Amino acid sequence: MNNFSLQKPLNMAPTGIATFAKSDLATDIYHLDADIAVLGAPFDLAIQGRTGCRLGPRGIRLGSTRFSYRKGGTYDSERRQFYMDANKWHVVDCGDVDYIPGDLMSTMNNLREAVRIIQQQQVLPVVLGGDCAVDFPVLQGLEGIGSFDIVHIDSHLDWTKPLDGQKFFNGSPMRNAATLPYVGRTLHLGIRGIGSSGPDDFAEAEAHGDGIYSVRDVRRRGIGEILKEFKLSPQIVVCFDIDAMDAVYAPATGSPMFGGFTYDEAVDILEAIAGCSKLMGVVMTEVAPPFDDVGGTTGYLAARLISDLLGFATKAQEQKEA
Ligand SMILES: [Mn+2]
Repeated sequence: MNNFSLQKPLNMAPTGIATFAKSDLATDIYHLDADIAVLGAPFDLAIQGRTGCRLGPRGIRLGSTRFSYRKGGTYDSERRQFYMDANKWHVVDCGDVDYIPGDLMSTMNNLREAVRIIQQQQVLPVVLGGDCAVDFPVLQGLEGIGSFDIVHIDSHLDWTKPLDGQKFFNGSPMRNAATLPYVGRTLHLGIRGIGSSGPDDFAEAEAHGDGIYSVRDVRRRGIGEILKEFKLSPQIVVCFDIDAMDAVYAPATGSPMFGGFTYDEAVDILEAIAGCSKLMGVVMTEVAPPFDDVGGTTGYLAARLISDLLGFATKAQEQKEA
């Protein structure tokens, strides 16, 4: 949609409706003309601590309007490549999934079905959370892609046992994911600090075949060596909790954690995994704009990391097809 102008609209960053990276707004999720579809999941109904990430999609979209996908692509001078050429890759923003106040399961069902509708059109879903609990319905909605591994980038293992019978809160999505027959193993990166998962949770995840690496592990060994050790399946889904990043980079989240990844380290991880396996879905969680700095740094960072990942994944696809 163009802004009103008596001349050719320039569509500068602060203008227009704040879709992700100023992409086209898709008003009919059942009939997408796209390769990649962004979808907001503005829920924090299942969070244990401080809330605010229901505003995550707003914060990420606002940050994302600083860039856009142009015809011809965007030039990366470090890699000497053009990325995300709008002639080759059509990104749309489908808006948000509705939530029902106080009704976690109906809300999660809305999200699961929205992702299923996108995936069935062979469009790559990119979901903006929301708290980590949104990972599980997204993974359910991706059933149609067949088997895949998860790359879970987070400071927490998210393998906590049910709390008073509630299985679907934000501490447990990876434990729940392991029960899905089409989910293979999970590569956890960035796990650190004093978290909610105990030794038996770690043991269960390892028994399931998961690989668990802290930030220091990745720093010491390098992501390349880790990917040689933990061989990812041909298809992957990336579940990125922004608290994997150092609290200095990502203060606006429910549980900010020190000792996290720097931006460059995260980019190296995203580039490496996108080179190994085909990206089939992305979820970015736990961005809580009410706690952000005045510059909206955390929302901007989340937008940038998503865009970097999409750039690496589409480049890998272009090189495979060339
Ligand atoms: Mn986390």
